[in-house]
Amino acid sequence: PDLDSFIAGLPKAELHLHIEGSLEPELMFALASRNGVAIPFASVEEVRAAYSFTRLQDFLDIYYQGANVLLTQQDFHDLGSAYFARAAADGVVHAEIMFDPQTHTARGIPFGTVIGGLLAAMEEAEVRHGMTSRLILCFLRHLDEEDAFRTLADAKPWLDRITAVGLDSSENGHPPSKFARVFAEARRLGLRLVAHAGEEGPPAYVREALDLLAIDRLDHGNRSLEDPVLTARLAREGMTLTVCPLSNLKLCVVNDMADHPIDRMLREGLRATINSDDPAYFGGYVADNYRAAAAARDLSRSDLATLARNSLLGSFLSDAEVAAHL
Ligand code: ES4
Ligand code: ZN
Repeated sequence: PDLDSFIAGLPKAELHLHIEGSLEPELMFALASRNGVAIPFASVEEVRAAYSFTRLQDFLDIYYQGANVLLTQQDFHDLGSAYFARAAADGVVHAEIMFDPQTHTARGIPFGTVIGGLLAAMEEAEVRHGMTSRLILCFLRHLDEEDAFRTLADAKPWLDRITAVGLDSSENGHPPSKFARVFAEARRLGLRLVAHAGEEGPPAYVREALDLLAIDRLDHGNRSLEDPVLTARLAREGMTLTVCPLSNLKLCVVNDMADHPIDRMLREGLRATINSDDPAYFGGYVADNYRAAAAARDLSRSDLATLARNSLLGSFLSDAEVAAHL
């Protein structure tokens, strides 16, 4: 088959996807109109033109603004449905989706409205697309520890439907150590742990995520490569890295896709995976990310199969569930 069909045909898991980052401008306009929410854009084209970033914070400012159109359980359901349909077309058989409850509870949207809509979309995806999914509750690291603890308390009635907690938003100045106690409590509650680290932050933040948070999976992790000892440790420990090539390009984590370290990660023995992060903002879904990385770094079909296999191995599915996909 041609390369596009080969990529779409690889059974794969998506492990790094912010559901609020899958809000396409068309749906943003539809929800703004349905909910009577004003947005500072006149057209879909104007929205897309605003998606030009030089660093993580540029993106976050516009991403949190976009989320203001999400008000009702149906809105979160529609957001999830659109993502799952798009992911299914890319050969995603399992998705572990992150959501940012604090973005919504801070606007007075109840936690149950957010998670209720997402869970409805997840059940529907299993029926419509045969796709399984899990939820990762992310804490916004620019907010304080107390706010994170309050969010974990909000989640208590839903803990059996949440697989993991994560840590996202502005990395520099908000090291993993700030959330060591919240993560310890989440682990005590039986949740798995992931954290964004080494996207803009230094290798020391990756070490903190390992040593102080005891993460099960590392989101991004790019800057780990600056430290050979850390790189060797991640390889030795079989840590999964959820790498997001188009995100890295749009947020200037790499200056050119030709400089992307995805193949170097594989060569160093890291369990790297390819993911879309915030596909509506960064210009592509998961297959677009595989294609962009493959073209820029001349990845072989064997490399692409390894990346897809890594995504299933790095998922929070049981060994039996993973085996059924491989
Ligand atoms: C994010 Cl790319 C990225 N980094 C940190 N936090 C985020 N939230 C949504 N996308
Ligand atoms: Zn992310």
